[in-house]
Amino acid sequence: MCTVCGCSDNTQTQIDGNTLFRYQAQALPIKLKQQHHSADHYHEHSPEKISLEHDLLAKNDGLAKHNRQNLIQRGVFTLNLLSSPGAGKTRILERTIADLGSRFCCQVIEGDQATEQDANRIRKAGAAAVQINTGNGCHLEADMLASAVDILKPPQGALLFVENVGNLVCPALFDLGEHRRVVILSITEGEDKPIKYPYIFHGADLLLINKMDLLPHLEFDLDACINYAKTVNPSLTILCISAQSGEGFAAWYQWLAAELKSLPKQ
Ligand SMILES: Nc1nc2c(ncn2[C@@H]2O[C@H](COP(=O)(O)OP(=O)(O)OP(=O)(O)O)[C@@H](O)[C@H]2O)c(=O)[nH]1
Ligand SMILES: [Zn+2]
Ligand SMILES: [Zn+2]
Repeated sequence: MCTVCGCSDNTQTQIDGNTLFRYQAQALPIKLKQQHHSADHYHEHSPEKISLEHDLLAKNDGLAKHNRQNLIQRGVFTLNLLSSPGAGKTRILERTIADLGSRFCCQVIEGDQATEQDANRIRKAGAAAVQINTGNGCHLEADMLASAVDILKPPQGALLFVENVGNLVCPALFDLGEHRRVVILSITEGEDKPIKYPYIFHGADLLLINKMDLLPHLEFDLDACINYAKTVNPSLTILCISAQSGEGFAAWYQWLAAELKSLPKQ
């Protein structure tokens, strides 16, 4: 996890090519008590390095809460898109912008370790985009979202999509202050991902199963995938789509419209 692998400690984050100066988490010593119970044996181990992880996540959660309120006040519906690399996040956004761009102001915050390629694809599709490069980091954090919103300045009524760094593990831990979480799983990844990486599916509002056009060519068990996803998150909404053919996109837009309507008004 991030605070162990060190990726949250990075000072390499760039936003539209400029270094982003970030808060530094302060490690507060918290004692972790590990109790060994047996008839003749009891002791505690302390302190442990879990302190930094706890502190970093708590700081992020505070900033995320602030982001969420700020975005509601501004009337900006914000969605966090999560998936493994290459599941089709940018392709889905390109098609969504092409279809919805005349009805909504769509804007995108792009997260990748390196390059501006995705932001350029989004701009070409017709929407404003800010690229965040996380360097050795493997996920976005709430302060990065706040900085990107300051640059984008989304207007009232905008749809703000955040494409997180491609990774099914760490992004699950970091609330950005989004209003809805969307996980994308492409059928080339295999049907077992929801039970192998349960946290990201557990925390999602919507699962988009993408690349359905490839189904005739793959041994992908769609029913098993849906069952696995429902096992880790019984309230998850699941839609099957193809960003290539457009299959299922009408249902995706209906879901977006319904969720937008259900947001608290400021
Ligand atoms: N056949 C097929 N290919 C797709 C579909 N969606 C995306 N792709 C292709 O999959 C590849 C990866 O798509 P991207 O949109 O770049 O994926 P991503 O999730 O944004 O990738 P990262 O930003 O690197 O994490 C591209 O070659 C897309 O054209 C789909 O529905 N069907
Ligand atoms: Zn990590
Ligand atoms: Zn992408």
